[in-house]
Amino acid sequence: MTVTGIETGVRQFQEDGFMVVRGLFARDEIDALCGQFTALHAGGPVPGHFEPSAPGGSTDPLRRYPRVMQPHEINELALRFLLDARLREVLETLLGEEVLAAQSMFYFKPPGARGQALHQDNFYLRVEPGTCVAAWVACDEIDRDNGGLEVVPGTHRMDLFCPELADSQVSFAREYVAPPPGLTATPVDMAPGDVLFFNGSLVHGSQPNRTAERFRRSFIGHYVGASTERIGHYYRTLSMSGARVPLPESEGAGPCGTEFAPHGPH
Ligand SMILES: O=C(O)CCC(=O)C(=O)O
Repeated sequence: MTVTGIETGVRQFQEDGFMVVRGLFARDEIDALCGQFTALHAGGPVPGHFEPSAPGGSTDPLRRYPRVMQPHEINELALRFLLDARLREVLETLLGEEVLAAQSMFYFKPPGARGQALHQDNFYLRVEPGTCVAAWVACDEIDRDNGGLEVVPGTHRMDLFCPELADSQVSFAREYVAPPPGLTATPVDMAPGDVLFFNGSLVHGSQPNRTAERFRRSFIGHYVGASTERIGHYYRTLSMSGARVPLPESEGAGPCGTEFAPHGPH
């Protein structure tokens, strides 16, 4: 085992549904990754992956900085992050078997951007049997003010909830799962290079970025155990050495978070 402190983390993952490995990536690795996404943003749209729209008087920062979907399919460094051996070691310890990578995303979350209301990832990935696991890599100092991730410990033991409609003033995604009675959302503060691992049934989400000038960037990978039998059609599973491993399709899946229309004039 080369990733230190993992045993305590595994217990927390089983108990609460999440764990954080501090400093899994070095600052210079995170800087290099962010550099790639800064260049991608400057280069303009990449159909199917990064589709900013002209601001046209809109005040919605997500029009200029939408999330990047499946960046590992268009960027070599994003692919290396998704398949990183340190992530693999933690994931295989957590799942107790080999893992497959199912998707990646990069959130810029600029100042003023809405968050993503509380939800469960397996509502979208529809991994069967079981669930997925996320590795959420902090790329900035992340706290309550700039819209860090919040988790509802214990919900990983529960079934998928039927989501309500989220408040479009604070969430760019439509689905909202209220914390079950007696449970509350807990913020997870993180530094660049820290990685939050969480169970795909865990209710989690984020508030808006309420700061004036601090981005809240994160690189997110979703993974499944190699024994998975079905997954939603949107997810193109890869082995951790990068080979495509097609899986039969499950029903009812879609991209992680169905988006509302952007805010403001179009
Ligand atoms: O980063 C966020 O604000 C939300 C990300 C998320 O919910 C996810 O990765 O499933």
